[in-house]
Amino acid sequence: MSEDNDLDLRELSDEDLVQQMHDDLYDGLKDEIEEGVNILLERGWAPYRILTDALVEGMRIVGIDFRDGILFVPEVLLSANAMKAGMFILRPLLAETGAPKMGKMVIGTVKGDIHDIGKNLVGMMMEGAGFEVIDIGINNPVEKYLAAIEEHKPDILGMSALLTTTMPYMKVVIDTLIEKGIRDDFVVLVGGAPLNEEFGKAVGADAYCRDAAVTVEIAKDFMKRRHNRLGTAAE
Ligand code: B1M
Repeated sequence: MSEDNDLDLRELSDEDLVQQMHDDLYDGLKDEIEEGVNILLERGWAPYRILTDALVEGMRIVGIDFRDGILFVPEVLLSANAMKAGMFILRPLLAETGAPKMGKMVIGTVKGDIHDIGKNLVGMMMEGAGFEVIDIGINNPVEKYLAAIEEHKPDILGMSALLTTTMPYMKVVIDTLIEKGIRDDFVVLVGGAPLNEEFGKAVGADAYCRDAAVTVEIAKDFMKRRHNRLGTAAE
């Protein structure tokens, strides 16, 4: 039952429920988002569809009003918490594909940046595609990336940035990898709303990833090429 006790989410059609979830995300109503996700799962919705249609789309609407000064940080934080609660339910279901292990990815948001929803989503989708994901969190200075690379020896390094002021830090990380002679030991993928293809090239990443689904496709493609190359070298 919804918090105001007037609205029973179960009585809504799929379309109305998704619409209501956009509103509930906007209002930062965590319990209602959890309930909505569970109802859609019971109705046979695929986890990925719930993620994209109900949660990501709801967050897109929040983003517009945040930009336009209609919503402020405390409100958006509540929305983010509600979104995370929904993602928490979906995470094991997305990872449940039984796909063979594809490779290992270290991922983190760059220094100065605390946005983590997109990064978490990428991590979830990569896990679902069979990658082992080591998430080093938010606000990462280059030293944190280096330590994680040293410890986990990933096939892929992923970096996320949501602010125009923090995205240049990706170049700091990549330049440091070059200086240390380890840049080509793994693939570097970058993503985040303000980035684009051109920026990815300019900072020296292997690819810019528009969203989580694209990240999975690009990562798989790189792993395939890598295996082919190693296979050829071994012959
Ligand atoms: Co922030 N914020 N925020 N915020 N926030 C944006 C990014 C902003 C665009 C809002 C706006 O003005 N419209 C704006 C940036 C403007 C700019 O830089 N030009 C902004 C601002 C200004 C700020 C503050 C400065 C506000 C302030 O304090 N005055 C502040 C900065 C804090 C900091 O980081 N130092 C701030 C704070 C916050 C909150 C804490 C309130 C909260 C974050 C909570 C959290 O993440 N735990 C927040 C939120 C939620 C947003 C918006 C509304 C939503 C971001 C989000 O989660 N989107 C955002 C508006 C927007 O983006 N339209 C905004 C949903 C998510 C699924 O999408 O993150 O784009 P996204 O991820 C996608 C792709 O980009 C890609 O795949 C993901 C999934 O498909 N991707 C990757 C992302 N990372 C990847 C990494 C990869 C690959 C793909 O690696 C391989």
